[in-house]
Formats: sequence, C-alpha cells, structure tokens
Amino acid sequence: MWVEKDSKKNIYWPSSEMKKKAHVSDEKIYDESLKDPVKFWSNHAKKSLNWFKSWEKDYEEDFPDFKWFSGGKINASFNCLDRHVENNGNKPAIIWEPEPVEEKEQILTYNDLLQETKKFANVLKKLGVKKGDTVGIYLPMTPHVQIAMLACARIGAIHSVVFSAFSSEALKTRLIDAESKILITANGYWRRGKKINLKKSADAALPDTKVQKVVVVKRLEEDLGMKSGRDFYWDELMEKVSDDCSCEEMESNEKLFLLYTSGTTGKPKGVVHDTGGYLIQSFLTTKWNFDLHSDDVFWCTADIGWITGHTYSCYGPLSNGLTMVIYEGSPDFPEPDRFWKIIEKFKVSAFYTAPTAIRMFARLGKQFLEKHDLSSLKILGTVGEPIDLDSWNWFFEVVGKKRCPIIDTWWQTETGANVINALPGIGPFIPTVAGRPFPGIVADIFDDSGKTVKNEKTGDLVLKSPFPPGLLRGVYKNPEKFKDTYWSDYPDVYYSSDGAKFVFNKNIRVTGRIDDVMKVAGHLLSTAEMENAINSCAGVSECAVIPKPDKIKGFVPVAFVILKKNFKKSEEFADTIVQSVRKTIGPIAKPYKIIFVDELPKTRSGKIVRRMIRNIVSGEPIGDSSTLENPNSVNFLKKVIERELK
Ligand code: 6R9
Repeated sequence: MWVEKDSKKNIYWPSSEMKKKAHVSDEKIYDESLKDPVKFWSNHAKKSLNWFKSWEKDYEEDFPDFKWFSGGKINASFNCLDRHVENNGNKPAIIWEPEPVEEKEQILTYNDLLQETKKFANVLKKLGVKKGDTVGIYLPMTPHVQIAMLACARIGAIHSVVFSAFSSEALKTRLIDAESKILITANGYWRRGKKINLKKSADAALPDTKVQKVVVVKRLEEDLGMKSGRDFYWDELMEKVSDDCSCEEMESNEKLFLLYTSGTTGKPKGVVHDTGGYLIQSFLTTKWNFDLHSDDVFWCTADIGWITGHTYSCYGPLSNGLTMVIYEGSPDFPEPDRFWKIIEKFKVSAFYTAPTAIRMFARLGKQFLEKHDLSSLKILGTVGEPIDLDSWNWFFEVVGKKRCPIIDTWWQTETGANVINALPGIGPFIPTVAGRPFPGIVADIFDDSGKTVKNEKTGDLVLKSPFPPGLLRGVYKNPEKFKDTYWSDYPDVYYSSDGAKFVFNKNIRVTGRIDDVMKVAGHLLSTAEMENAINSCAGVSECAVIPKPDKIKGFVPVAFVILKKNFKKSEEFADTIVQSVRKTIGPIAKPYKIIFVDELPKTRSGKIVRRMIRNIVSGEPIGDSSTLENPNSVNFLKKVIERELK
C-alpha cells in the first residue's frame, strides 16, 4: 500500500511505506526551498548534472528576460547518455514496443543509445548541420526519435519536433518558421493496424521551405518514393560514419530545442527552451514526482510531438539514467487492453498518462484490466487537462487498486516540465486538485487587480520571480509576441492563461484555459488556427470555432459558419470545410459539427463574441447581451444550438 485515506475527508496521504521509500517525504522542503529558490535550484543543478565548466552567476533577471547558470557549460546528450555508461552501460534505457503484436520489442541499453546517438550526430554533421542550426524532426514513436533529438543536442543543433499526426501544411508552417535545413522523417508507421504513409506528408510539406536534405527511417518495407540527391535512408547513412563524436560545450542558456504550440492567433508559436535550466527541472521533477529509483520502469504515454514526450519520454528519464518504455501505436489496438498488457509485460512502476485516455478506458470497461497483473505499479500520473472526479476515481480505484497515489501534474509547453503537483512522499492527493507548486517554484493566483485571490475564488494562475529554470526563454524570432503573450497581463509575473483556485490550504485546483485555445483529447489547439482554415474555403464569409464539452475528449471543436451571399448550405459543403481543417492542421482538429448560421452575436465594433457562444454551447449563463450590436441573435442561436447539438 502506497497511500492511505484520510479518516475525515475525501483526500489521501502517503503511507509510511511510501514515506520511507520516497526521495522526499519531509514537508519542510516547501518552506526551505522558497526561502531561497535560486539556491535550491543551483544546489540541485550542481549535485545532479554534469557540467564541463561551472557557472559564474546562478540567476539573472532583466524582466521579462532571465537566465540561469550563466557561463556554465553543459551538454544535454552527455547528461542523458555518456555519464551513465561507465556504471550502467548495459542497463536498458529504452524499451520500445512496436504496434504490430507479432513484432518483438526492442531494447536499447545506454551503451546502444550512446553509440547510435554518436553515429547519428556524425550523420548530421556530414549533412552540413552546425551548432545553432535547426533540424526538423517528423517521426513516429520509435527510438529513432530520441536518437535524433539527442544527436542534435550533442552537436548543439536545435531540434524542432513536429507531431507525426500533424498534416503536411502544419509541418510546412513549422519548417518555414524554424528555418530548418534538414528534416528527419520515416517512410511510415503503424497506427491501429494500418500503415500510415508519413513520407507522403513530409514530401508535400517541403516546397517553399529551406529543407535541402531529408533523412528517412525505413519503418515500413515499401519504398515510398525517394528523391535522389535529397532523400537518404537513415540506415545507409549510419553505415558510413564513425561512432565517435564528442559533445559540444553549450553555454547553459543556449537553445536546446523549439517546440511549436497553439496560441490565440492562427500562427503557432515556436517556444524556445534553453539547456541547463530546462534539464534540471526535467531531471528533478521526473525523479521526485514519480519517485523513481534505479530499478524502476517508467512509462509516459505521451507522443514525442508534445512537450510531455520531450520531457518525460526523453530528457527527464534519460538524464536520470532510468529505464523507460515507449510505444508506437494506439492504446486500444489490437484490443482495448493494450496499455495494461504493456504495463504487465515490462513491470512498469510509474505510469503517466492523460485524462482523455483515462476517460476512454473507463468507458471501455474494467474487464480489460482485470486479466492483467498490474501489481508493479506504484505511482500513477496524469497531465494535459483538468481531471474530473469520475476519471480520478476510476484511475485510483480500477488501475491503482487504491494502492497508488495519483500525481496530477499541471504544466505547459512553456514551463518545460511539471510545475504544480503533490509529491508522492508528502501528499495530500486530492481528487481533481493538482496540489502545491513544486519546491523552488513560486506560483500565485491573481484577481483582476493583481492581488492574491481568497480561498475558493477563481483567478489567473501566474508564476513569480525567480522564474522556474525550465520556463521558456522566448518565442522563436518574435520577442514582441513573447512579451505580449506571457508578460503583459500583470506587472512582474508570467501569466499562464489558466484559471485556478486555492483549495485545502494552498493546494491549487486548475480550472482550465481562459484564452481561445482548447484541449481536444489532450492536444492543445488554437480556435483561430481552425477558423483560418475554415475561412480559406471559398464561400465562407466568417466563422467561430467553439469548444463543446465531450465525455471522452474533454472538448471537441464546433464550427459556426456564416456563408457569403449566393452560397447555399449543404452537407457536401460542410464536408469540404471539415476536410479543409483536417488538411491544414491534422485529423485531431476535425470539427465535430459544422453549423451554418445567418448571424452570430457581435460587439458594436463587429467582433464575434465567442465567449457568449461558448456559454450557450456549454449550458452556462449567457451574460448580458444588451450591449451587443444584434441582441436578438442570441435567442436565435440558442434554438439552433439546442436543435443541432443536444
Ligand atoms: C503539459 C501540457 C498546457 C495546458 C495548460 C492547462 C492544461 C495541463 C493540466 C492542465 C489542469 C493539469 N493542463 N496539465 N490543466 N490540470 N494537470 O499539457 O502542455 O500541451 O502546452 O498544454 O494544458 O490548460 O495551460 P500543453
């Protein structure tokens, strides 16, 4: 038993067994770390990471710019690989489970991973990649993706991974913005028993980008069309290089990677992460939040295309020298018990997934778990969106058999690593509540006037100085956007765009986004990006994309579309719109429904009042409509929504 129920409240505490085993179990860590957060992080960075040269200044701030460990020289690839091989070279680093059940798992030890990374780093060099260049990565979940990322880090190139289920247009936008000269992709992969032709999407993305060379992993047997002089097979390149490659000494604040995230405008933002700061927050949150010890097996189910994959399926576990599982395919293939089978097969001790997956499993039923031995599990983690009470209970009772703490981790692409959650050895574990800020992180919840809110009152979640070491250092090539998006709503703090409240004495419940982005099955999508795709269809005059609550996916996008004069609504036209969104962003952004309307509520200045439409769609109070330009549109819209969505 790793947890105990509080006898009075519906909350849980670590058992004495958990307290004994945990890396941290003394409550004092919070107060002590907050007395001097800079010292807290510096001590851990010194103790837990290998530096080629120690830093001159631990923290500097020139708001909103800040630096950690200035002058320090470090390499992420070295910290994830080289330093482990002497004592743990034969320890599995990655256990890769392919989707087809007839294919055997592949295990890469730290020796293997280091050797492959060194070789691939030499491949990159041979292709002309230099320190500071960006490299596009559009790969499925096979170990090539970690090798490619670590090879970039090794030579000081900046990786920019694009989710393999994004469309070619989404890939193109990101390749252009990042100015990538090289793309690493695969000829395909398996998803739900089908072959996905990734190379075709990659090819379609390349015109108008700066990409000159493409490295192709041969995941499938078929040749999907290689362009001579531009495309090269990964394996063939690897045969021709040496397996010796030293690490570039990176100044701590130099870029490690870019990762694009959806914002409130149609254009995704290239979130910039540095090296030393990002690495220490990734290292420590992995170790403490999932209470991982050397013989544990960690499995984070997130795709590498998202920040959760970067931090908890690459840099976090590998910098700790741990064994992690990665899985290529769909959670319910060939049967809905695939995840539980994997946990049993590899004796996973900490399992980190998303509420949308939990909701799907809960709906499928517990019979799929009951035939599997899940007794290896000690810690369960969740991330991506607020977890509802039913899903929390199901995760706790059915998956964890009431034995394991649930670590509900709040964080963002921008924060790089976990920021708010309970610690396994300290607790409390409160259903639907993330918990306290991780030690050394200063968070607060503000009311409109920038003062801390009272208990149980919702406000804006902010981070205060000294800013967490893993926090973003910029929006790629766009300092104005960086400033406007994160640092302008209140003086002196980082604004998260999430609503939150304090409950149970300084624990934080995150209530969700307050800006125009939505989480669809855990994927952060921008309504403006979807609206741009819809507006580009001939015949569309204007539109509003609104999140509709959904039992499994959290939210699904519904598009309200006003047509130009002389255009008629039809099912075919609705389908054209759906296909346009699919093509521009990817299948995850596919609208649940297209609703044609004659008008939408607007302000006097002509802006669509999306908040009001959102309230009608989620059945919440509509608010004052008297100041609208067209107050009658609201009643009309209510009827349409009742008819189309109920
Ligand atoms: C890591 C990740 C960030 C947004 C964030 C918030 C939501 C993430 C959450 C959570 C409540 C949690 N979010 N974890 N909300 N509780 N435990 O998901 O990054 O894709 O950038 O999304 O996700 O709304 O602002 P990203």
